Amino acid sequence: APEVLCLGETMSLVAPAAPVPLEQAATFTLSAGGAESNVAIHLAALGHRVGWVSRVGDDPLGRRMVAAIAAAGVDTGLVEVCPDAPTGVYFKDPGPSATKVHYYRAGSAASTMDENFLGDEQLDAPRLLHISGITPALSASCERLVRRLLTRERRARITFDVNYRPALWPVEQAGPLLRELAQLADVVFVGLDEATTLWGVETAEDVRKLLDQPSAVVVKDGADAAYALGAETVIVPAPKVQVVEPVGAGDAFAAGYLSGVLRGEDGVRCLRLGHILAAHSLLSTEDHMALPDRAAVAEWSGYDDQQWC
Ligand code: KDG
Repeated sequence: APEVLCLGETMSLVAPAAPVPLEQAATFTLSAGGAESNVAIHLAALGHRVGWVSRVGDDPLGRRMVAAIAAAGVDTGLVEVCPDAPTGVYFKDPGPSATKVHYYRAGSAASTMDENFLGDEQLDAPRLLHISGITPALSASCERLVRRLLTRERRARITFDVNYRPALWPVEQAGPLLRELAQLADVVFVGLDEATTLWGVETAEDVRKLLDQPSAVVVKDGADAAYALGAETVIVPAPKVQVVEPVGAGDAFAAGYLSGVLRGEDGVRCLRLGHILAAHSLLSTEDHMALPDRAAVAEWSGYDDQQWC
């Protein structure tokens, strides 16, 4: 059985091959895009046994996504094929200041997941079950699934990346629901800017006060630092990197941190691993890629202890 099971929608990601706006791009790449499968792929690259599960359509894009994720070393054995809904698609639209995303995922195969998705024995096999706040935004049935995962008697610990996606739902709806769901998880990841948008809080300590149940709340303060707030508070500054594209950095951070948790590392090393993976992802337009080269990491991270993998 995998140590970690990541659950959530993966779409076909269409991205201009060169960083030009969608309206002008002539050539495109097609890859697997999904926050939770990105986490799974990073964890596999770090040497963990990891599975990813969702529903895909009975279509070439669905088969292609599953094959790509499996080729990255992720167990896809639990993925379900939905006969009557398509695999979702999203496009990246590079702009002068930021990359936008355009979703074509309403009614997708993944959005048909419901509270009966996966049995208790499958959910309890891994040590960690990783989910995100994207899933409850997909449909009412997906919201019921996430609620069941978080409220059932469980053995696996649940790690929850808040992952607010404004294109999916308004803050008035997402704010209260994501707070309620995050409160039920064991480990929560959230960006400080995201927490400000959703809940109006200003500091990492405010987030911790708002979410007082999880054993750890990991707050990422952009390019500055990350905090792990649990029994004690740990702060680790982020390495300084020249950002090429931010999409996927949060997933990389979560994977690095979770790799530390799986290896029984302390809070400082978990956060460092998160930063290293995130910084590596910021340096690239890919949502996920091979591991950073050790020498390069030593050069730009400035962390004294390089025994991170
Ligand atoms: O974190 C990157 C994800 O946002 C991207 O892969 C697509 O899962 C995705 C989403 O729903 O935004």
